Amino acid sequence: MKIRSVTTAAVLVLSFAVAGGMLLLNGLSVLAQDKIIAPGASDEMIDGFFKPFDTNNDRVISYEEFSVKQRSRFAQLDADKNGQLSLDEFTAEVQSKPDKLAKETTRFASLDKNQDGSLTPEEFEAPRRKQFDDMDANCDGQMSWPEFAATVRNKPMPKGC
Ligand SMILES: [Ca+2]
Ligand SMILES: [Ca+2]
Ligand SMILES: [Ca+2]
Repeated sequence: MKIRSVTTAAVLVLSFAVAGGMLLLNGLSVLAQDKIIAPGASDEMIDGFFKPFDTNNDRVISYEEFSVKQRSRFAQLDADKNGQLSLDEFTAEVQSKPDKLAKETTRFASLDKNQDGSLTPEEFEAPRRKQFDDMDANCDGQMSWPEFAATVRNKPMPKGC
C-alpha cells in the first residue's frame, strides 16, 4: 500500500467548532460554511481561509469578493432572469422534498423584508452583508486580515465606528 503524499490541503484538515458543532473539515469545506470559527488557528491556517476570498490579492476582502457565491447563486436561481427571485424560483430545487420546502418557504418570507413576494439581490444577500459588516470592525468597507483573523479565532474586534 502506497502512502499518499501529504498536500497542503491535507495539513489543513483539522477539527473546528463550526456553528456550535464539532465537524471534521478541510479549509475549503470550512469556507462553504456561514460561520468560520477556529479558536486556536495559526496565521498560516487563517491564510488558508483568507486567500480564496481575496481574489485580487490586495490583502483585504471587499464585500464583492466576500459575496461572490451569493451573487452566482442568485443568478442560478433567477430562472426568468428578471433580477428578482419569486418563491417558486427560490424553492425550485426542493419542490419534491416537503420538509426542505417548508424550511425554505419560511426562509424566503424572512428574507423578503418588504413583503412583496419577491427577493431583490439586496434582500437575498442581506445575511451575507450583515456578516461582512459585523466582521468589518472599523467600518471602512473592507475586511482586513486582522479583522478576518479575529472573527475566525472567535474574538471579534470591538466595533469602532
Ligand atoms: Ca481583495
Ligand atoms: Ca421583496
Ligand atoms: Ca475593515
